[in-house]
Amino acid sequence: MKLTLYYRPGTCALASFLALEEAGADYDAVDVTDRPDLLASLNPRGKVPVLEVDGHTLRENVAILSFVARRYPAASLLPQDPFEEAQCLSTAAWFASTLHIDYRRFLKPAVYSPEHAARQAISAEGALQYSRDLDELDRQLRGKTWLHGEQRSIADFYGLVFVDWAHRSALYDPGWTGIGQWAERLRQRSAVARVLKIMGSPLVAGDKKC
Ligand SMILES: N[C@@H](CCC(=O)N[C@@H](CS)C(=O)NCC(=O)O)C(=O)O
Repeated sequence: MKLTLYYRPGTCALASFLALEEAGADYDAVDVTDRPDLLASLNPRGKVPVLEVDGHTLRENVAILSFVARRYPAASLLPQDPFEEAQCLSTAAWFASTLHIDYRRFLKPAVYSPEHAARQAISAEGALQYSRDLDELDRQLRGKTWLHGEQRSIADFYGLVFVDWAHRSALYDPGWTGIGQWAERLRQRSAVARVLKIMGSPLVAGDKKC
């Protein structure tokens, strides 16, 4: 099976990248930062990540993560128990539908309004909601090693995207000790460290990207 991940550093493609690397998959990774035509040919929405599977394209992190977990069962990227698995997918859906969108409102308010004053309000509200989202994530992580099940899962990889973005945009709260310890646990994993390096995501303050 030929797998190619198309990504841009600093983006939510980090989640899919981490899953492929942790799965031990044999894949190519292509940075499409300066290749908008290539990206447009793979995804008319112009968004990363895209996973090409034997010439067929798969879009959306939730789908890519689920595919990688099922394609590489030995890597145990989803909990075994069906209810825990559903909880894991529930968290992934929450990330895609809520955290990503709140951050987008914060970072790209122009998408939502042509009015300068309205944009400021949209951005401020996005930042507020994003902080609340991460408060919730922090509460979920307190006293736990991983988000779901006994091992790291696709939810943990996806969650790291939002911690990275919080660092990049100075929205990170050092009081999030649940998040801090969990992120450090992830960072200690060699596969995670490799991908964070390629993605330029040291999990410290830096350029805003989304
Ligand atoms: N729900 C999608 C979101 C994809 C997405 O918004 N990707 C961003 C990067 S984080 C992107 O490529 N944006 C390009 C743009 O909006 O121009 C997923 O999770 O795969």
